[in-house]
Amino acid sequence: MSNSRGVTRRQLIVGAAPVVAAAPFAGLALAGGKERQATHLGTHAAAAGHAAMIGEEVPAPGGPTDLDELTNPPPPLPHQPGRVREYTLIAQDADIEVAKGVTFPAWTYNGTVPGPVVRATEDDLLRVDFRNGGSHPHTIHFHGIHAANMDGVFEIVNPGERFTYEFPARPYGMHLYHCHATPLKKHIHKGLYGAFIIDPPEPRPPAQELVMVLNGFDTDGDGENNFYAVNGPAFYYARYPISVRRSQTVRIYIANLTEFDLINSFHLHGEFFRYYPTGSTDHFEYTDTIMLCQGERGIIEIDFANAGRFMFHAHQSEFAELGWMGFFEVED
Ligand SMILES: [Cu+2]
Repeated sequence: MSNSRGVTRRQLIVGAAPVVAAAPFAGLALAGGKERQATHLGTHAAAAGHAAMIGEEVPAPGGPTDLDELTNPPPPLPHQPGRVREYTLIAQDADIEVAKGVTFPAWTYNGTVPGPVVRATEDDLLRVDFRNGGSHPHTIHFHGIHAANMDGVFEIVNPGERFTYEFPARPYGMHLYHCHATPLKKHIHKGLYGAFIIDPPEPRPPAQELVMVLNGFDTDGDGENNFYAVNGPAFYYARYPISVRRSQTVRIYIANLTEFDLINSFHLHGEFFRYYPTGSTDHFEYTDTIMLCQGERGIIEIDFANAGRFMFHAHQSEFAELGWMGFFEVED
């Protein structure tokens, strides 16, 4: 890679290695060129230290409630075949802050990356009014079972146009939606994706429910991610740990939408969990680490035996050091 294009991701990680929280500053400095990057890393590496991984010191963007809508899904509704569930998704270009001071020119559904959580119960009729308010042709491709003309592949929606997707929600499980316009790699990486939950006819047992969409951002345009995250901003749940209760099951609807990298993962400290791949059967694995390729998703159920602060992160250490890590605060 030439000097004119700045440092490679590899160099960035090597530079950030002594201090996890230095990574965002490395990203910040990319815009300013190689020399400034070295200055930033040196300064912050010396000043921050490992204590910077927790609390106010973490250089994550946003406030404590900014991700509430993406993290906490709407409640499930009882089984009622034929009920209509309506959503409006609007494609919009938007600059979003993916790490403290680092802006990414995203393509979004409704202004956020990931887009809003779409939820239905099996046998609901899902009706999604899609409007393209962006600068490029887009679609919505829903994973699941539906008619060919509802697949979001051939019915390209140009800027200023709209399209209504309508199909019965099935099968139950954790699914996803994303743009399927070409080049697909670009339309996904730019941020057009989200979680799509279909609840089973027999309700799942009560739990504290969370959504985690794993993603990444290439902020210097070299085809490699500079930041990794859950639901958008790097290091967010390190700065704002997720409060859960020891007495209640924690259920996480998780999907991997990371572009460029072949796999992503989720690892939990101090506890094991049940993992239901795709969430569409009763089959589960009991583990503390799962691996996900792009489009792979499932449901995690955790019963914490101990109170306290527990880390969760990608077990690609590199991803964790570039933003994909956080904490559960388990309270009695
Ligand atoms: Cu698109």
